[in-house]
Amino acid sequence: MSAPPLWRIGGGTIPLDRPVVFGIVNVTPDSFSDGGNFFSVDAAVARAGALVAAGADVIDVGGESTRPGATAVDAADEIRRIEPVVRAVRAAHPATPVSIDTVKAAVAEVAIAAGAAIVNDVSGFRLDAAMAGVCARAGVGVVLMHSRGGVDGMAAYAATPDADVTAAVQVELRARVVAARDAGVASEAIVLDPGIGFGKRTDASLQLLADLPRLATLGYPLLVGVSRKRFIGEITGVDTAADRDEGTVGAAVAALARGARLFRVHDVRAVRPALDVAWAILRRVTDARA
Ligand code: PMM
Repeated sequence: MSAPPLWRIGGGTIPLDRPVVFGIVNVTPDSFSDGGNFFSVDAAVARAGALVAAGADVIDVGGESTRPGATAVDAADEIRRIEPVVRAVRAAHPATPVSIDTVKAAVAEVAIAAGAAIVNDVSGFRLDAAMAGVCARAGVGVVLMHSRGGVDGMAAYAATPDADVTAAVQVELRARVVAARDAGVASEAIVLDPGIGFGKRTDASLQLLADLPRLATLGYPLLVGVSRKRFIGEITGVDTAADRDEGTVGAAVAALARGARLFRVHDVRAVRPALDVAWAILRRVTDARA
């Protein structure tokens, strides 16, 4: 089953005939990879501007860290962090869709009212029963990521899936799709994400990336979040997350070759041209086979 050529998001569509890059703007004091450097609204907007200039297709705004051991944020605090940022980024870059990275329906609702066109839920609608309905009613695009457990534990290895990690992720993502569809989310609005590093050790993350063609049989476009993740540090020996961008480029290009079409990254300036060049080659392979 081939992925649809267009992803339906709030107020429009995103063509998937080339790699789509989400630039990350974390507005958390404790995000593991950028140390919360972009916490103020002005700084977050400046960051978004740099990402757009570097070729980001979407700006992904997140107000709660999933770092192992991070303290959960209540909805009111998360809203205080993200609402002004979503609004300001929309105003500054009206042509660039904003995605809200949250597991909470109340946060998603406020972000959508502030202009977000995509909800990126790292729990795949598991953690808030109201989330699927909010997204269905608003007609936004949704990213359903695979994870197990709550926000404070999902990035820890305690939630490591079974021996055949891809089979487990496939079954569990299919269940998340059913939940979304049952709530009225359009199939054209759904993108799936294997949740690289979320309860998966290096071996499992690598296996999932190699197995993306198996996940593509679910029939939805695939997004990967490989940027600066721990498996890259383990392979390259780079301990500091912010120094893992070269390794990130390698992971993103390999994921593209295995069928990912959307990429959530910190360093758009490095990843965008790498994906574009790789895509110019890979699409010929596809065309030649067609
Ligand atoms: N990873 C993080 C946060 N949000 N969303 C999706 N869809 N996929 C991911 O892999 C993902 C995510 C954690 O990374 P960060 O703290 O560096 O943003």
